[in-house]
Amino acid sequence: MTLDVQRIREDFPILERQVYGKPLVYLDNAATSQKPRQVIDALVDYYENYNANIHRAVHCLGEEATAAYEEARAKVAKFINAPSPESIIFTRNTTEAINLVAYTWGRANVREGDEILLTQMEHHSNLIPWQRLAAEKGASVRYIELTDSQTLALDGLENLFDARTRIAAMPHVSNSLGTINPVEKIAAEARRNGTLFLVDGAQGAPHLPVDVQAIGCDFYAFSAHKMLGPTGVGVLYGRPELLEEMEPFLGGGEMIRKVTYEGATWNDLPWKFEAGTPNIADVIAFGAAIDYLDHLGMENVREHEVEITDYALTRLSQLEGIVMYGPPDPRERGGVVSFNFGDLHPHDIGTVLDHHGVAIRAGHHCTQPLMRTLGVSGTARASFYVYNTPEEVDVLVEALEATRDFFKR
Ligand code: 7TS
Repeated sequence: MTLDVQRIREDFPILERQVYGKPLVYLDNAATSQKPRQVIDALVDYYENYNANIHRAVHCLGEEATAAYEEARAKVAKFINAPSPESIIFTRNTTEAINLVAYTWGRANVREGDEILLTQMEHHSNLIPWQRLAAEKGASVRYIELTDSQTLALDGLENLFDARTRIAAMPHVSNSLGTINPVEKIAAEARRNGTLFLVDGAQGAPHLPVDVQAIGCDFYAFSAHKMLGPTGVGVLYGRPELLEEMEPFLGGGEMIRKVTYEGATWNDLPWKFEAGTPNIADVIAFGAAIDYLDHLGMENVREHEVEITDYALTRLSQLEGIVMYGPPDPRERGGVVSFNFGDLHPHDIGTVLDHHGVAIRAGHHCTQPLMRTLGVSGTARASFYVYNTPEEVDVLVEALEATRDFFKR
């Protein structure tokens, strides 16, 4: 294995726990990842040693907290090769980052008759904000369709956009299928057409080396909690020229420069988009998560995921009656394996697996339209991260066999 997984596992206290008397096998990483001791320690260190509000205090604690918060921003910028820390805006999660763009850029720029281009594999977070915007403006939403192996049907890439397509938005990696989308190629086409391009990177940034400048996207959104960081922190990367032009999202403290009874002017980037006291502790601990991933190396994180996904696809395909979704080549997909097994309901699979200590997700994965396209009510989904082992895949397979036998009786 590329990563020293046994060594990595020692950093994750939760992996020592048992569920129903069985060792925990955590395979629900696409929903949220577990946290290493280094991240938990960063939270405790902040609260025990320098808890203070930021960007306003003249005292020592406030200065230390401000420095740590802004240092985390710089780490995030470097992690995705953003041109500057100012192009990194902290939000609550991916969902809020996408809503920010839909509400600010979208409301100012999308007009009646315009088109928003999405795909058939959207998470609801990259669907609802655009549907609402389209309804408000009298714009339309078009969806790129899927091939038989659930990749995007991009044969007519040069004809994908037309003059009315104002923005295209899509996942870097599908959370339900695992499919990795060719965002670089699509970004180039969008640019040629004068269409903005937003990447929903919720399943990209945690699992692949990401370079937003090489991708050539205008926006890239992701969540700390899916990449070893705490809940409550999301990131919106935006091309600085665009962010400069955009109106603020929320109004209040921090995002202003000068306020009178008559009106206000806005703070510089990135603070223009960070109204109110931000999630200081969790942003700082997110910095520790980035350090952890940097230390592992994202190329190695990716390689480990290819190895374990490859193994999972091979083992699972040996089960009679299994149907798997997404491209068969592990290099074309992230560490997500969605499947149905015989006529078992995904929720029944999830419940029985839980009693074997195996945590997976079952259901529509917040992609209801996609499930309709696949013709299923839902799937069972195992999703991997840096601490998962081939032995855990074996436990999953054995537990699935036991599930089948359980329902046969
Ligand atoms: N986009 C994608 C592709 C996602 O997978 C998710 C979360 C989101 C957006 C939203 O992220 P949030 O942090 O704002 O909630 N996906 C999942 C999942 O697959 N299971 O639980 C959450």
